[in-house]
Amino acid sequence: MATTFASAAVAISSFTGLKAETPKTVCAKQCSSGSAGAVKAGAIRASLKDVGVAAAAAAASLVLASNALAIDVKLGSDDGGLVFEPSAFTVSAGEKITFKNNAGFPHNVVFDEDEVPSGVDAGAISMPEDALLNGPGETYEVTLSTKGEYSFYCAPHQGAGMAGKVTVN
Ligand SMILES: [Cu+2]
Repeated sequence: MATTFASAAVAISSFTGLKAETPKTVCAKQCSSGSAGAVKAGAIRASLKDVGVAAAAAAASLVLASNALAIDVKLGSDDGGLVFEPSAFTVSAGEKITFKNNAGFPHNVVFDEDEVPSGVDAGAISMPEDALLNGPGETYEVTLSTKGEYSFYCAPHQGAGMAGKVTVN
């Protein structure tokens, strides 16, 4: 947890331009995933307005650190294709990448040890080759802190070309 916060904090500085909008969006997302799912976006906006500036700023930085810098990658396209979607993308160092079972599973996510930045342990950021995401919506999350290019693949579908590339800036 401490590591995630520290690396995310580094990335925040380049995203301060978004601070006016980000808290609402992310709060709506967070709230709707919990038991407060019935809360309307309008209500959230209104309550945010009522909170003091300092409190809102604190909430914003909390949200940014834990959630705002994130990308979702589908495992399997909506039409059942054995692909990562997107298959090539760019993230900031410390941004959370969530791979999520969509179609055609089981899948997994293995980083190619020959195609990660030097000094990065591919095994430490990969799922084990024989570990699989079997159920709908199952996820694998990884945060990359070293800048550079990484290649990854799905072990069960490597032969079918299920592979991707991520650039960490
Ligand atoms: Cu796969």
